[in-house]
Amino acid sequence: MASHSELNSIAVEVAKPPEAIMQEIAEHKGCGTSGGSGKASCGSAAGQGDLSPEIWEKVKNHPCYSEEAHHHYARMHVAVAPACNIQCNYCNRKYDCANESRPGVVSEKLTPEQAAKKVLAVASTIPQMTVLGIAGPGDPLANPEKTFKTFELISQTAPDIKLCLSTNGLALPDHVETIKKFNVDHVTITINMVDPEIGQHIYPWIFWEHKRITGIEAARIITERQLLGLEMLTAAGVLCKVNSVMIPGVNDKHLVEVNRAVKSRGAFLHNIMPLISAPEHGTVFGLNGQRGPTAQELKALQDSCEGEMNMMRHCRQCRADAVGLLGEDRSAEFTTEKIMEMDVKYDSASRQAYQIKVEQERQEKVAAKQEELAELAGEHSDIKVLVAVATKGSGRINEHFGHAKEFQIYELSTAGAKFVGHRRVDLYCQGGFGEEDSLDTIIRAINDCTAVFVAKIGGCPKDTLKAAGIEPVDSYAHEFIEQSAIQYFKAYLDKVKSGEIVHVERGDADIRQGAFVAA
Ligand code: CLF
Ligand code: SF4
Repeated sequence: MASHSELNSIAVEVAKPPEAIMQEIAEHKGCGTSGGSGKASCGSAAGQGDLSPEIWEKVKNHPCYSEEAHHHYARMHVAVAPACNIQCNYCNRKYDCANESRPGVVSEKLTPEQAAKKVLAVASTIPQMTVLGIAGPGDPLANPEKTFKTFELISQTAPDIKLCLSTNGLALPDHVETIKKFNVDHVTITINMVDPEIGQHIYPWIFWEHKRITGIEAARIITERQLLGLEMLTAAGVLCKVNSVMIPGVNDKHLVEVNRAVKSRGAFLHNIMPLISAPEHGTVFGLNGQRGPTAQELKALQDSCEGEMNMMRHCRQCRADAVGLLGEDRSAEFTTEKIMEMDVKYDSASRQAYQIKVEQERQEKVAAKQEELAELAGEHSDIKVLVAVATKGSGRINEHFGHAKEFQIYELSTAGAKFVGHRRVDLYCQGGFGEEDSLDTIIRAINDCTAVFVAKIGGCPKDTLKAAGIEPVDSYAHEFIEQSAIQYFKAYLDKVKSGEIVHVERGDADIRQGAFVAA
């Protein structure tokens, strides 16, 4: 690793003294730790008053850096970076970059010019699209010309869009200046280990200084480059997120050490993601039977790191060409063929007007939650329950049970309602008919939940859910999620106290490898 004197000699335009930035980050109290208590949380419910104005400005409408923002704002990726400079055992080059995406081929690779046109088309159609990310399908910094050309074009034509980048970090130290030059304010580095002994089981080779390097030496170089890149970026005032893939038996226990290492170097947010591994992906891990973590294992690790720093729990492991809110995929609406036919008019004033309305609704939601939380003040109970929520965005319970492709999971306690993850499920409603097999898998996926909040639900699934001990709740249809959840929890506690119901600790959800991606 380069020494600090080498680091200091690298000419980086520093927006603020690094100590000031580190102090701001250190003062930020950790996401999700406070539930609805109104304290700071970025992966959870970041509040304007919790962060310095400079950091707030960067995260307030970034759906990955703020859990609260992800209900309201969308991101898009453009697949301009096909090549990669390393091999990860969880990646097959036919598939998206697992740093930022789930397996599945990108529909089409784009030139920077095509990408720029696509961004304008999406921005005109989806005014709440605020972030452009480049996340593959290879490594953006193994394709620097295409990556930075794309950023240059976007910053000229749509300067209100935030620029974001995800990298394996090998080439990162060479590009920090350029990242600053193009005002890329958010960078994600995938760091799976800080110990080359462990790294050799994740990275079979890297391509470095015109040579292929294997084994422990490859792992040593990549960890040094990743940590150096992280230090340089934070010193330059770029907000950094670290992604780590949790691989049971390989790096799961070690990720606590990774968490400490990246926190001490100024990372703003840590996103521990489950390994996605199945033989059909053709990856080394998929073929050798390496399993991914269960939802419970993932949550336990995230919980154990939470005291250390902000943890992201709402990642959807997006494709490298994803478009839309996290959890929805609108990429099929924006194929190159369709974009070429579109009459694109980029109107930043109407985008801004739309986003002002989004902000108003968001503030209403925060106020409603605070009001509800006040009702919980003075309650003392160790009871915690999970609830599953069907939503299609805006922080409201606005999805029918049968149309839900995922359920958001909230943990309710006297501290409030805390987002702890999501569960992907098969659609129950298949062309007007309820699919019984899907219902079974949905119930298994949310079996640790006491209730499921939906906008609407039919009689048949309602009865089956009740029989499984999960209460279907449609009385909060179209209301704000957190406000409703806190209200529900208060009523639940009252019923327990009065003896009307007995609180039962629910068992684990049956999240089987490959069936559901994240907790
Ligand atoms: Fe894309 Fe990544 Fe930027 Fe977000 S995704 S480059 S930081 S704009 Fe977000 Fe997707 Fe998770 Fe990535 S949910 S995979 S964390
Ligand atoms: Fe695949 Fe991304 Fe790893 Fe490269 S860095 S091997 S594209 S997962």
